[in-house]
Amino acid sequence: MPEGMNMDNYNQLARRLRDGGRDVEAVEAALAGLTIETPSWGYGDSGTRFATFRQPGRPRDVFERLDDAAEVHRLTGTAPVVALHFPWDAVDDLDALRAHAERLGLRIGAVNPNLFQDPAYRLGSIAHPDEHVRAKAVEHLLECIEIASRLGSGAQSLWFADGTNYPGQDDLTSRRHRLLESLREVYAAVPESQELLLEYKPFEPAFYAADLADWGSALLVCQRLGDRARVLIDLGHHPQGTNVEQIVTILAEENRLGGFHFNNRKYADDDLVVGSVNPFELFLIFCELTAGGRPLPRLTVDQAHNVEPKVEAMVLSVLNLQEAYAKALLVDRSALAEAQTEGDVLGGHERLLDAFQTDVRPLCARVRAGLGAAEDPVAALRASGYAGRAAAERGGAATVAGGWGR
Ligand code: RM4
Ligand code: MN
Ligand code: MN
Repeated sequence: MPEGMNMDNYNQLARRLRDGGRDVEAVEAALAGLTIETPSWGYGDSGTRFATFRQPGRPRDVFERLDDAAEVHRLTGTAPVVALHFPWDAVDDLDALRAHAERLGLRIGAVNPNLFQDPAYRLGSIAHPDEHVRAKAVEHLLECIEIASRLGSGAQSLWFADGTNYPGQDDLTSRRHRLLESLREVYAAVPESQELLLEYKPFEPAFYAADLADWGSALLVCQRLGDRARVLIDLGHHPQGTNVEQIVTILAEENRLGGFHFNNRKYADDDLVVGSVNPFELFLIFCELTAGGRPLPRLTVDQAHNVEPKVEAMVLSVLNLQEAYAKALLVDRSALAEAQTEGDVLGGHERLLDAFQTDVRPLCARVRAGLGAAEDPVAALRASGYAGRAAAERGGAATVAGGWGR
């Protein structure tokens, strides 16, 4: 077990936190209630456009992807919800899929339609110049609403590859009109029990003008659609240097923060393990998410594991989320407010650093133990032989040419 996780360390930490006026029980209770949604596609094959390295033991279908998600939940105690992607997760019998999830103690999270792989979508989907292609795209979105209802899911999570690669390729105004018209038709069919999440992305696969390039564009569309349309922030979908935590605040204030796609990046949409490159940014995001006692929005992981073992990568992501949340809960909010009121520039900054630099691993381990999960999930996973059993049952490795979702 890493040094940070033993019980002596917990007792020392709890004493120190109490001495500093922190309500340790309240922090532990909030942490125990954290719910992370993991993505079915993060367990299956994914790669880069260069190659997809098939890992031994990779799940062969959505049922096995749910099995892997259940293992992540068993170890972390915090991941009882799974986001699905259609048609990647398509099955003949949706009731059987729902029953399988329930047997595993899981719920189905957001349903993610796929409008970027069919050859018809070469020039876009809901903003495509050809009305027949737009109709096909809308039909898929309506089908996903139906699927979500059957699976007990509360959200449609929409991301569009739509956009143009060259100036003059298509008319920007017309594209916006088509996008709005298609989404109005979709929103009208979304039942009260579901919300519509709109994810933005500045580029890729469209390299000149993505139709929903930023949070402002997504927000404006949501405001046109209705109250249950909200913006989804993917941490890999901003230009370098963007202050994501400030976007969190603005959207939350407008009641338009639908949720997150957590991952981490160094350069672009790298889809690396949450908190692996920039844990401070993750902490600051949680500081804004928890400001003023706001309820947390939907918190989903969106990762593509190319070279790392997928279940372990997901476990590590959930652990990093638990730690970021725990640290945000430890911020001394009244001391922070006092420093801010007094104009004590670095005093406020130091209050954040106090929390960020606290080693919360013993506290998280204790909360996991209370949930019946593992104190040290990565070590428990490695010791369990889960990966070896999956490899024996599901088969071996191979490399295929590039491409996603195979
Ligand atoms: C996109 C975006 C979406 C995801 C696809 C596969 O970059 O992050 O959320 O569904 O990738
Ligand atoms: Mn995403
Ligand atoms: Mn992405």
